Amino acid sequence: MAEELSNKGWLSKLKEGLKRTSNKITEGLESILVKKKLDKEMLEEIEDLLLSTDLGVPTTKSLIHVLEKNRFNQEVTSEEIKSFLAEEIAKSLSPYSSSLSIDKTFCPHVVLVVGVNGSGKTTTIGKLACFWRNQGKNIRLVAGDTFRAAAVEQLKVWGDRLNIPVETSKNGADPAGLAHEALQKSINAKDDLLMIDTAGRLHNKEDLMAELSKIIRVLKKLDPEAPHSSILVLDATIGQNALAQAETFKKIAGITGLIVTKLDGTAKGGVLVALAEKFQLPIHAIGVGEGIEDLKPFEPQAFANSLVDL
Ligand SMILES: Nc1nc2c(ncn2[C@@H]2O[C@H](COP(=O)(O)OP(=O)(O)O)[C@@H](O)[C@H]2O)c(=O)[nH]1
Ligand SMILES: [Mg+2]
Repeated sequence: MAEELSNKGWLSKLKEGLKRTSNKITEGLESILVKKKLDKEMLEEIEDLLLSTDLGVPTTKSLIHVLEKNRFNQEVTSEEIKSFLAEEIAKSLSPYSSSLSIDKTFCPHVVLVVGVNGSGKTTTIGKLACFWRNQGKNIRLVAGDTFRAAAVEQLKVWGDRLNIPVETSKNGADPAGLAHEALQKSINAKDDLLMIDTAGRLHNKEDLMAELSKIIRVLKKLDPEAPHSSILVLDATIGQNALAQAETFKKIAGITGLIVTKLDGTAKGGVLVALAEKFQLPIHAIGVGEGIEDLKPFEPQAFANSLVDL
């Protein structure tokens, strides 16, 4: 999806989206680097600054360690520190850049989308559907968050806008039954892609776990390999809490990849780096706004540069 998701000006939009985090780093570094030679105190201040963007302890420690090894007692400018950080962060993220592509051997490729309420699942499904629709794919959506009428409506709006069928059921109906029916329809219609929206009531983990595993079980009755992708959508504004959510959903749904949203609304953009390193899962795309064009490819170097405003 990397090049395909790109659209004109996406780099500047990415930079703009990450402004809150990058401004924090820029302003922080400028105030730290008034003295020129990199000393212990400055290293500690840079460490605190990086932690405040939610890069997390392991990533921050290793960045500080490499910085100390290479530049200690040398004169440095904030631009040099930024280049150094961007380079190191891009290096550590490079294994996790992986576009989400539709596998033609599956008919349809089934994508289960999970995450807590409000993380951006439905919006992200709309954005992905738009993108693939423009590639000429036959898509079907499933409004699997059957308990929230507004959630069903929201998906229908996307479907109508994009002229894509949306499978729905009565309020409160069993989402697994709906998913099963939708997959059967999708197989019959020879769709390329079936995207299943789900509920994210994390306050009752047992119920959610039972619901998601039932959806997965009934899909497998029709296609033993389904779902072919299980994408966890995480809201970057919650910072380090995203790590705990990822841990929970990994257990519940066997996640195959991540999409991190709302990077435009937070100074905690570093959490993406912490997530990638901790879970070693591909990051398929990032959300930098509410609009349909605001799902961007995840490219480590571009991301790292934008994070430190280079
Ligand atoms: N700023 C911003 N808002 C987003 C992004 N992704 C989703 N949203 C907003 O977050 C809110 C919740 O999104 P929704 O898709 O309904 O979440 P869901 O409950 O997981 O399905 C909506 O108001 C979206 O417009 C993003 O990347 N940036
Ligand atoms: Mg939703």
